[in-house]
Amino acid sequence: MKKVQTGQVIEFYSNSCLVETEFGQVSSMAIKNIVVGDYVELEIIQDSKALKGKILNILERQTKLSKIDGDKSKLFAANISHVGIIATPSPKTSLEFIDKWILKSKLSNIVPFIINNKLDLESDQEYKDKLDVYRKIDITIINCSAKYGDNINDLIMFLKNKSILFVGNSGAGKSSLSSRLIGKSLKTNNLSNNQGVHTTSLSSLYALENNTKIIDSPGMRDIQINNYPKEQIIYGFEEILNASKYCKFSDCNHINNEGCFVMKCLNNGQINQSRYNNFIKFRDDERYK
Ligand SMILES: Nc1nc2c(ncn2[C@@H]2O[C@H](COP(=O)(O)OP(=O)(O)OP(=O)(O)O)[C@@H](O)[C@H]2O)c(=O)[nH]1
Ligand SMILES: [Mg+2]
Ligand SMILES: [Zn+2]
Repeated sequence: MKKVQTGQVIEFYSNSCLVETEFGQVSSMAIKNIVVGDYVELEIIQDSKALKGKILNILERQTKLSKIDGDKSKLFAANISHVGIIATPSPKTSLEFIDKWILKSKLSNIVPFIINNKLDLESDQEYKDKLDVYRKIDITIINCSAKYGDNINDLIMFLKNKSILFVGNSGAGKSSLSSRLIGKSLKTNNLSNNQGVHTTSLSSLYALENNTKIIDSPGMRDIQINNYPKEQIIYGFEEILNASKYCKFSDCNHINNEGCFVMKCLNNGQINQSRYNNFIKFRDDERYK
C-alpha cells in the first residue's frame, strides 16, 4: 500500500474526521477548514490495531457551500452537485425556505431540486398547488414517502451519478430518506414518541450504488442569504432574470419603473406572486442585508 492515499471526508468531528479510501474508512487527524465531501491526500500510519491517517492537503473543490456564523462565512460541505430540498406538508415547508435554497444553490453552481416527502400524508390541495410553481420554472420535483417507500425507485434513478446534500426543516425526513436509500436505519427524529428525539447533529456522507453520494445534514432552522450582493439575488429567480432582459431600462428596479417587463409578466400571471415577493424581499429588505 502506498503511504499517501486520496480519499473523501465522510464525517467530521471537532478535530478529527473519517475518510473513505480504497482500503476502507480511516480515522484521521483533521487539518484546518476540512469539511464533509472534501477530497484529501492523507498519509496512512499503520497503528498496532487500526489504520490511522494524517491529512496532508485538500484537493481543489468543485463546489462549496457555506453558512454564516456570526459575521463570518463558514464552509460546511464541498463537492456537492445537487441540493435536494425536502418539502413536507407537516411540518409545513415555507416557500421562503425553498426560494432561499434555490438561490443559495444557484449562486454556488449547484443544481437544486425538490423532494416532496410524506406523500402518504393527506396533503392539502393548497400545498400541492404551491409546489406546482416550481415545476413551471424547471425545477425537478419528486414525490415520495421516505417512511413507506412510495416512489423511492424514481428518486434512486434521478440520483444516479449525483452528489446530493439533503436540506429541510427539522422533522422533514432527511434521515428517514437517507436510511431508506442506504438500506440501513439511521437515527430519526421521532416527533411523536416520548423517548427523546434524534435530531441529526452531524453531517454524514454515504456512498451508494450508481455513483450516488448523499449527505444527511442537521435540520437548519434558517439559512442566511445576507452575504450575497444585491445584484446577485436575481440569479436565484431565473424566470425573473429572463423577463428582466426585456425591461425598457437596463437599471429597472422591477417595482415601478416604466416599461418593466417583469411587472407585466407578474400581472398576466406568467411570474408567480410568491416568487416575485421573495425576490424583492431578499433583494431589498433590511433583514436580509
Ligand atoms: N408519514 C410520514 N412520516 C415520515 C416520512 N418521512 C419521515 N417521516 C417521519 O418524520 C419524522 C422526522 O424524520 P427524520 O428523518 O428524523 O427528519 P430529519 O429531517 O432527519 O430531522 P432532523 O435530523 O431533526 O433535521 C419521523 O418521525 C419520521 O418517521 C414520510 O414519508 N411519511
Ligand atoms: Mg435527521
Ligand atoms: Zn423591470
